[in-house]
Amino acid sequence: MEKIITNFLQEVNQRNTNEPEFMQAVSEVAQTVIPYIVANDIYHGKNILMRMAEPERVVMFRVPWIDDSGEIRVNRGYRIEMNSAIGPYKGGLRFHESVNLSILKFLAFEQVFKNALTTLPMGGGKGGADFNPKGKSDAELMRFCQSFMTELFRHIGPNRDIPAGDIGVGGREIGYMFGQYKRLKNEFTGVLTGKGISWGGSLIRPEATGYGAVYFAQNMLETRGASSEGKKVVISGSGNVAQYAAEKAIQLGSKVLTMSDSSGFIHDPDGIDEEKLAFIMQFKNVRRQRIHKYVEQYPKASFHKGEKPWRVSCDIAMPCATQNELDGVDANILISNGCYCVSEGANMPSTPEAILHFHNNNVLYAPGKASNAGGVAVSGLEMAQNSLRYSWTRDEVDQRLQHIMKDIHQACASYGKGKEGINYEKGANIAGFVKVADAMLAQGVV
Ligand code: NDP
Ligand code: 2IT
Repeated sequence: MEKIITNFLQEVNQRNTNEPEFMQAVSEVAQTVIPYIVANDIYHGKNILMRMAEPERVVMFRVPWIDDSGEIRVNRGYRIEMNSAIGPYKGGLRFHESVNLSILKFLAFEQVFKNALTTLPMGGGKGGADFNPKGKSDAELMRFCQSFMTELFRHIGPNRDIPAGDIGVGGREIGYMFGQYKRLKNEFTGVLTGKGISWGGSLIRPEATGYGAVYFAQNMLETRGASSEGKKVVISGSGNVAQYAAEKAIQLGSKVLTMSDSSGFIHDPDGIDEEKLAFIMQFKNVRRQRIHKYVEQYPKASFHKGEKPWRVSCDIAMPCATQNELDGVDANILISNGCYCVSEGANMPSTPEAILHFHNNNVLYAPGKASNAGGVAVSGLEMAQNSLRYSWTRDEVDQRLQHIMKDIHQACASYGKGKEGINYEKGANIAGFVKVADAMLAQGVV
């Protein structure tokens, strides 16, 4: 078995040199899916996983724009259209200086499995630009978004490819891009998700990823007869996903101890309550300030410059910032301090070493493609509402989200159950694979 997996990964690597994040994501899937393929005749001789590791299409383009001092700047834009076997390409756009082909291909690959898990008909894609939104004026951001969409618009559409937000892309950026798409196409369509409520957005979409990750943790805890009530939660990040993970955790009676950004983390031993979270949301989302602002208002809390929050003792860890933010050393510290549940809000935040430690120590570990799927799931519900020309209430969308997270948990359990409990990583990979692979096989050599 090891040899089959190694040969497969070598071949993928030859075609994708210098793409470490993409190789990491493919390798993680291959370890669990290749044994499943070997055990199931219908997938033999079809080269199916190799086809899934090859994007259907990659678009790369120039994004020229003018900054406030009149200087002409240029960035690189991307859209990876990974797989459309079960629906149109769907996935977020990331604006961050680190963006490159490897990162977007890993995200697009993960998205294919995640979207399949949501139970909704969505293929997988991802895009973005190596643009750093920090410190840019509102006018600069608008000009950048307009220029980005001036090329992207010809590759997307409500039945073709429907982008959304990710790191550095929230409601404001979606608005500027939607406005530009509409001008170029002269069409009001549901081509993007994460839209404002008055122009086609869905209630609960901003909350969905964070809420979903907490619902998933709840489902995992239930398998051990536990609940979220009274649990200590350590969260990284302080963006969209982290904020709403904190909100739902607080609502369910957990004690949220930390939040972070790329400059460090804050630790509030009394817990971040609703009022404190409202303060965070105000200074992060409206004033666009950094997380250390928190300790000016709440001096009992501490700010730890340049550090990650994983050494704070907790029951539940929720990495909600970025890829590879939690390594093997961090995992060992978490475990030795009593952490027994990890629900990933970010995509691929745990390194392979960290995941190994979680498995070896019987930690309830959910990979992002399962636990953070609530965001894209509610994007799917936004698309459904756009098609119906109708909108559901907050409660209706939240109920559907809770059902979907339960269904994903169930799918992971049915493919990942073993003697030592549920291996959510294996379950998520195989459940996602089966849905997409079966559709591809039915459609011929695609
Ligand atoms: P935001 O841009 O709203 O927030 C990102 C947060 O992560 C910020 O606090 C940011 O800090 C921190 N961060 C980003 N890069 C790094 C880094 N290299 N090192 C340390 N901290 C970092 O993004 P989201 O909350 O939307 O996304 C967070 C994660 O969740 C990503 O992995 C994303 O792919 C994933 N995700 C998002 C979904 C969504 O619907 N938005 C859905 C599913 C997954 P700083 O401001 O200092 O950069
Ligand atoms: O990683 C993700 O699932 C997202 N950034 C959300 C994608 C979407 O289309 O809502």
